[in-house]
Amino acid sequence: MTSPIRTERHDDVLVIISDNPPVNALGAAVRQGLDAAIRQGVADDGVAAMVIRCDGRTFFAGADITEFGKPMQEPGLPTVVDMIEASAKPVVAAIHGTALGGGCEVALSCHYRVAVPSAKLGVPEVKLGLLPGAGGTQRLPRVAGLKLALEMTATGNPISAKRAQEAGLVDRIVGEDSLEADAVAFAREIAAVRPIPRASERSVAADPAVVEAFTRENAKRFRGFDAPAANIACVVKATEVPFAEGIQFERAEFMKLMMGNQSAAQRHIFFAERQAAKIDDVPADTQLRAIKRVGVIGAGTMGGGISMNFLSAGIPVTIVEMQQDALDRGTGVMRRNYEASAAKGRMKPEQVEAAMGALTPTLDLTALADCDLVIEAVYESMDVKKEIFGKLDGICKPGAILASNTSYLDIDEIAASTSRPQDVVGMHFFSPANVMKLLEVVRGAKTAPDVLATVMALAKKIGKVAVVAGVTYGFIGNRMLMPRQVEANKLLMEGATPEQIDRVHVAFGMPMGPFQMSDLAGVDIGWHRDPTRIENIRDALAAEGRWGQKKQAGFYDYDEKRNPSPSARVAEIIEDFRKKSGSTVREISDEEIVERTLYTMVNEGALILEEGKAQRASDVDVVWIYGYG
Ligand code: T1G
Repeated sequence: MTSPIRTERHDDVLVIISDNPPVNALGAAVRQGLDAAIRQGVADDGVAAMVIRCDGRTFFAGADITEFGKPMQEPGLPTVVDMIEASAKPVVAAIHGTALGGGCEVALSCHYRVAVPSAKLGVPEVKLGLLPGAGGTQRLPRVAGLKLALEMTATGNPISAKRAQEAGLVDRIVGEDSLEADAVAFAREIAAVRPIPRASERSVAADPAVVEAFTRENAKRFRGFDAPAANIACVVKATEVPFAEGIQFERAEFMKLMMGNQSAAQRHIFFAERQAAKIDDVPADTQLRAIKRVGVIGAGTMGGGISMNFLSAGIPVTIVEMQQDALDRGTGVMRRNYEASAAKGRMKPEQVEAAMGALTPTLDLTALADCDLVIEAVYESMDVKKEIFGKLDGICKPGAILASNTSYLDIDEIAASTSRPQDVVGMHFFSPANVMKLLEVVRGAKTAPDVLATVMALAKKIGKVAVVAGVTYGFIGNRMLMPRQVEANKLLMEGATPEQIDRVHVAFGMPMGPFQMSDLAGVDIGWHRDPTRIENIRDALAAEGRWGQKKQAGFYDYDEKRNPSPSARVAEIIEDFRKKSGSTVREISDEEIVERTLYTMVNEGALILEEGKAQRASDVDVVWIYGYG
């Protein structure tokens, strides 16, 4: 097998090139090739300096994650990066795309780094439950400083080439289209400069105040994860001990994480998320329909949030409401959301205007005639949806995709209200739709393959993680929530409290428990709205106006900052129901709560898989990570 690494002489500069699609992962063949090429350059008297670059879309994007858990083939990446750094001739990293993880560590072991303006550098290992295990935690603080090294390693977020240059991580920004030529010229400039700069020979001062502030600011975000703290500990070690000792510490911490179940789970999700994008019986090269304009029906919380996803991706939206005041309220909320993002520096004011400028509000359903995709996001009533789809059938152009944002209802029944069931699909966004990453794409019996493929590709374009679901009440996520809610309500009757059940869920790793979730979403969601009809605890709360956070009272009482506290009134209501039903109240263990609620969800997930309503088990995991945190 030919090596993915080749070399080219540019007079006295040796260019070492990796061609290992799709992302130049640093697999064994690449490491072996790099090792041989550097030795070749060092041994060749005609070579004064070397450049390392990559073909394809990106500089090395990290170690080859598919190799993890298998016997490692020599040379390991730590050996390769140390050999690059020890080279007696200067080595320049020529960066484009995303130099991530081991890729960033290769760049750090080079003596100089040049990058095109669009390049990004990062060490996202923490997102895989790991840490940079090839010297990154020791070299990065020495080159870029303590604070930036803490941020990059513990959050895993990449930085731009410009920011990297400002921090000293990149020496020069070169031409977007002349990376190799500029890198060779740069190599020639520094070929004779001595001493050759080596990160491991630099030092970085300790600063406990910076570390303490960073740790405190991110405590909530890192809750439950081992890797962030390990990354911080390694970076701090770089300020306390010599490089070689720091490397030993990094190696030990890396192995602990690698052998742990958190990293195994996070690596599983990395691949599961990418697998979810594949539809087993639809060819990957299926011709997609062009989506140039999107129509959204309904300007409520969901319709507005859904519209923002497309506007933010530069896709114009026509949004339809029945009443002018509802339309104005909806577009007003969208503008305020954008302006809040701009206020936090997440987008520029001109981007706000561009997004809102691409929005066409209207009361006229026929304005959707030229839309390539129409998403209905109105009241969760089958009759209302069937009426709307019947109208859309007469308004929309042939080939337009007609989607419903329904959370539960039967897409086949909705499709049957049109003459084009092959163009009908479900697009179930999660609230808030402009924030939550999960999109359940519901495949009807007659949904055309190219409609599915188009919607899956569009999901990626608007930054969503899409999972295909079959037609079943509640699809994947919400269907698994229903039996959990039944058991949670039974547990209340048998002696558990809302706060105990929620606490057990949070301890398990959920961001919140079933009753906190109910208060957030609204206790009145799905309520029959008849305050005289009180058949269960939820009815009793709703009848008293305890509709959740939005009313400062639900299963919990809330102060003006929405901080929850157990409610004596709710305890009374629960007590009343226990007495009326004659249930015997008993002490209920946390373990019983886990078994009866969380294991119930696992069972429902297995049924969904068995019925073919999810393509694969990992898709169910993706739903729970991206839909419910
Ligand atoms: N190893 C193996 N395969 C990888 C890979 C990797 N590092 N990164 C991506 N792929 C595959 C991916 O599965 C998909 O495969 C295809 O490439 C395209 O990816 C020692 C230990 C680079 C930003 O965490 O963030 O270095 O589905 O769909 O959206 O310290 O991939 O086509 O068959 O994501 O354009 C650290 C992970 C590793 C970076 C491109 N590096 N990758 O995004 O394409 S650990 C990472 C990404 C490490 C060292 C430590 C993204 C991307 P398929 P994609 P994309």
